[in-house]
Amino acid sequence: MTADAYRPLDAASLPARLGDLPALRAQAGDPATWQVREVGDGNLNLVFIVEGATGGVVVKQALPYVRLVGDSWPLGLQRSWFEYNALTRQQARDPGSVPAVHHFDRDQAMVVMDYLDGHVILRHSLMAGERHPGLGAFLGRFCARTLFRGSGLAMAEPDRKADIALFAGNTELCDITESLVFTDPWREAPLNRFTPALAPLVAQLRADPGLKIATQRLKTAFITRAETLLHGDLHTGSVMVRGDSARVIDPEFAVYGPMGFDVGMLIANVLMAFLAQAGHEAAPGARDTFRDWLLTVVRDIWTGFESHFTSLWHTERRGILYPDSLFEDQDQPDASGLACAGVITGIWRDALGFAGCEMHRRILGLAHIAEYDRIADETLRARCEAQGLILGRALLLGQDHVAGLDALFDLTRSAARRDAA
Ligand code: SR1
Ligand code: MG
Repeated sequence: MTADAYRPLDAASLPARLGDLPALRAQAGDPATWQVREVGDGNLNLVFIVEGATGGVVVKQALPYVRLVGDSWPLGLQRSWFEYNALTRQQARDPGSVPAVHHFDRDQAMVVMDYLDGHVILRHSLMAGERHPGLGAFLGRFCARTLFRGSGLAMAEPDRKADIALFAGNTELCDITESLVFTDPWREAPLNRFTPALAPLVAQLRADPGLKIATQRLKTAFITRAETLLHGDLHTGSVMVRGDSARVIDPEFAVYGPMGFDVGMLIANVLMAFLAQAGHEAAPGARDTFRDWLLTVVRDIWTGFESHFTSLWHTERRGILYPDSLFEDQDQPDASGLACAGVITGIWRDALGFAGCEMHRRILGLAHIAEYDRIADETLRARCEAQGLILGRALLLGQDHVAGLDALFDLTRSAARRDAA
C-alpha cells in the first residue's frame, strides 16, 4: 500500500487494502476475521476500529479536507506526519500516556495505533456525570512531562532546534488555531455561529478593545514563543477514559509554542464542563457534587503540573536554559527554586489567558462543544454559554491578577450564578 497514491479508506475495503500489513496482523490477527467500523466523530479525520481474532487496532487517516465543513475547505494530508511525530515524542516523554503507534504510512496519511478498548471520549463522559479517579493527576503529569521534556530546559539544543523546524511545517493546522482560537470569535466570520440570545453580550465583547488586545497579545505569544512542543489541541475531546485509565490522543495540531497553551485549553474545557452541567442534570442542583469533583480535576491538573514540573526542574534540567552552572554549581539552589517558581507563575498567567480564548471560541466560533450544543432548551443553553463568555472575559482581562486556584474557582462560581443570557 505504501507505494500507492493516497486513497481514503472505507470500512468495507479496509481488510483488503491493509490485510498484508504485518503491524495490523500482529494486533488483529487474520484479516478474514476483522470487523471494521468507522467511528470518527472529530472535526477532521477518518477513524476506523478494526477488531479481529487476536485483538483490535485503530486506523486513523487524514482526509484532504475539513470533515466538519466538507470539501469546500481543503486541508493538506501532511497533518498525519506531524501527528505521528508528536505521538512518538509524547510516548517517549510520558510513556503510556498516549496510544502506541504500530505503523505509519505517510503517503496514505495513516497512523495505526492501539485500540483503547472500552475507552470513551472524556467530554462525553463528563456530560454523563461520570467521575474518573486520578484524571487530573494524569493530565497534570502529562502536561509537565511533555512540556518540560520538549523544551530548552531539557533537550539538547540541536535536537530542539531540529524539532522546532520540523513542527514549524505544520502551518495549515496552526492557521486553523490562529484564526479559530485567536481571531474569529471577536469578529464576524463566515463560519462563526452562536446561540441567538447571546447577541447583546457578543456585541459587548466585540466592542471591547481591551479584550481584543488581550487576545492578540496571546496570539503573538502563540506564534512567537517556541517554548516547547505543544499537543496543540488538548481539550476533553482529545482524552479517552475508562474508569481510572486515561490516554491523550490526536496531537495533529502539534507545534512549538508557549507552555501555558496546552494547560489553558485543558483547564478551559473542564471549566466549560462545569458551567454546562445545568444543561445535563436531572434537576437543578442534582449534579452539585459532580460540579465539585470537576473543580478538583482542575486543581489536580494544576497542582500535578506544578509539582512534576518542579521535580523535573531539579532532576532533568539539562538544556541550555537556566543551567546548573549559574545556580546549583555556584551554591545557589534557592535561586534555582526561585527561577522555577517564576517560570511556573508565567505559565499560570498564560494558561488563564489561553483558557479565556478557548472558552470564547467554543461558544462563538466554528468549532463548538457537545456540552453546550446538546442542551436542547435554547434559553438554558444561552444561559450556560453566557456564563462561559463571562468567565472567559474575566480570564482574558484578568490573567495577571488571578492569584491561584481558589481565585479561579471564585470567578467560575460567580460566573455560574449569572442567570440570564
Ligand atoms: C476546522 S477544525 C476545528 C477544530 O477542531 C479541532 O479539534 C481543533 O480544535 C480545531 O480548532
Ligand atoms: Mg482532534
